[in-house]
Amino acid sequence: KNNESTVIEVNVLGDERGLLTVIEENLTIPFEIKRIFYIHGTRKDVRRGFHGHYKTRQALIAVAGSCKVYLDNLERKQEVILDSPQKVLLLEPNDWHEMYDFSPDCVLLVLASHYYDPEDYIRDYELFTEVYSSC
Ligand code: T46
Repeated sequence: KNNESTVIEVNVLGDERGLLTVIEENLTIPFEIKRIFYIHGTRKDVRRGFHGHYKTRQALIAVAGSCKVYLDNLERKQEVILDSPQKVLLLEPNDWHEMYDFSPDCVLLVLASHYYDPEDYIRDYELFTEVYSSC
């Protein structure tokens, strides 16, 4: 298991017209992208997430604004600040995660390896520790 979360710094391409950032499945990020969603208009005092997954891998990018992500894979507990469209945070299924401190303009883009399935969520922390402490 990794002790550090994986934050990839992607290249920003730019010219006099402005900036362009590319993410390619299986190249920039290590999975096929089945689903894309984005979290925006989040109130300042909101903390969301509070789960791990069984299968889903995800990549989180604050394409505008900033937010923080608390991560816990039972071996490390860590806070990651997403404050640049260049930073891509890779979340493994065994990363319990919570997102908070959203700036008013934050747009958190999420690329996911699986279609939405409520059964893929582990929302109970005790169960999360049981599922992943044996790995
Ligand atoms: C995650 C973090 C980073 C759907 O119907 N389809 C979807 O694809 C998603 C992502 C959500 N929903 C529904 C389920 C809930 O009724 O949208 C509502 C809000 O979802 P949730 O409460 O799960 O949101 P977060 O911010 O706690 O978690 C989301 C993702 O669900 C989750 O996979 O890892 O963002």
